[in-house]
Amino acid sequence: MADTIFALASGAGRAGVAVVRLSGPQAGMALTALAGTLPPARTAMLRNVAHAGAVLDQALLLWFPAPASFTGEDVAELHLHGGRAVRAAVFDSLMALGLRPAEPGEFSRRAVENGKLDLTRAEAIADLVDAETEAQRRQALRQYDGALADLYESWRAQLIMTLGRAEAAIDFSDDGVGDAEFDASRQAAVHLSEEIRAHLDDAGRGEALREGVRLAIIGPPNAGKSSLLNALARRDVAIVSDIAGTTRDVIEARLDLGGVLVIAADTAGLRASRDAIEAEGVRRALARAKDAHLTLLLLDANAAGEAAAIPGDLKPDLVVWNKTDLKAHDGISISLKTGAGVPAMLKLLQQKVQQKFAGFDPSWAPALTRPRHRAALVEALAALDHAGSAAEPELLAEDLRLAMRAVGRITGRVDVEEVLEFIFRDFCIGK
Ligand SMILES: Nc1nc2c(ncn2[C@@H]2O[C@H](COP(=O)(O)OP(=O)(O)OP(=O)(O)O)[C@@H](O)[C@H]2O)c(=O)[nH]1
Ligand SMILES: [Mg+2]
Repeated sequence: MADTIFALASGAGRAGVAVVRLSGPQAGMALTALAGTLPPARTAMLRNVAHAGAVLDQALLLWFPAPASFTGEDVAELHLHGGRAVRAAVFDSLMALGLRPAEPGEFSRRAVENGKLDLTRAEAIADLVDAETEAQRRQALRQYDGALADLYESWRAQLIMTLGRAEAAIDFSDDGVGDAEFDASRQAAVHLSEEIRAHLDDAGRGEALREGVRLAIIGPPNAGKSSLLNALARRDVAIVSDIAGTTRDVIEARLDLGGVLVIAADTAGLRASRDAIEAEGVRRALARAKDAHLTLLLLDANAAGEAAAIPGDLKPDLVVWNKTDLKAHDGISISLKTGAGVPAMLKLLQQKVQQKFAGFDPSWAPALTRPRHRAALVEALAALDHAGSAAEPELLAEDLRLAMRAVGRITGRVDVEEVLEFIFRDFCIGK
């Protein structure tokens, strides 16, 4: 890792300021070459940036000597004027000085490798950058603050202690002390497995908040499903027509519902069709409903008989009657034509989303946010369940080691190289 990298840390395109970050052993040399001098550590300094006799820009410079920097290496920042030509000229100079452009996520990766960040915090940086809604931002910030790292590290610490007791049981297997330690460590394994199970059994709350709550809009043809999606998205996403069977593909729109990212899907109207394309649309609609966190069944108040044709195993979270401008109906009733009842329905939908997914209450336990964490915890749980009924202290110790390894992988305490590639390939450049 002896090479020095650079990247644009701010957004691409024209802007007031562009931040270029350098990291590695040559960062100080490069900054001195461009600006004539190194600023005092962590103090901003205004300087001309020049290379090969030409002034490129006037910039604010920052210098973070190792190890007190984001990556743990020597880091420099140039706050340039955010124009394309300025950036291009500075990038060319940096390459001429022997630095190379960073790979996606390479700064965070170096921070992890130098012990500046654990993996859950590095993932939280990516989530913060990608956060579109308030709930995503809060959850990511909480994770960046170490809420998940603390939880998983505390489990690992408990496992280490329990393993210690299991090993004592092996050492003192000939007397009563051994039996007592064996029982105690088995009990501790059962206790911890209960805690992990409760954490896993959260209906995917944290993952749904991070990736978006999936809402499926289903119903008979012509009920107004596409009209509803357009009303939710406040733009013309889906084709609306009075021809039954207009929508065939699943059409998605991303919405911010009370601070939660919701991915709403409009689907083909449910009916038995001889048209092969429409039948495929219906199959996709049903699959989407099954895969959704929430389903909204939209029915036409003016054709109430159609409700009977909806498959009975579809258990909608919300049943909404549309076209009540034509005919009134009991229950949640709206008219997408006049807009009547739509705000109240939206409020109900928002409440449903909040109830199920929005972990806004800071006293709540932090929620699992990624399938990667889930997979590791499922593995740890299997080992602990096995440990709870171990017949020999040696077998118990082996299960505890497996569980420790699985939990340690989440924060990057073990097998870090194995997971680095996988995690950082989704990062954008400059992080
Ligand atoms: N009168 C009245 N017409 C409506 C209302 N909402 C939608 N429509 C009309 O009903 C027709 C069907 O609307 P769509 O939104 O295309 O219905 P859909 O459920 O997506 O239909 P498919 O894609 O065919 O399954 C269109 O002509 C809409 O303008 C409403 O509240 N009142
Ligand atoms: Mg439609």
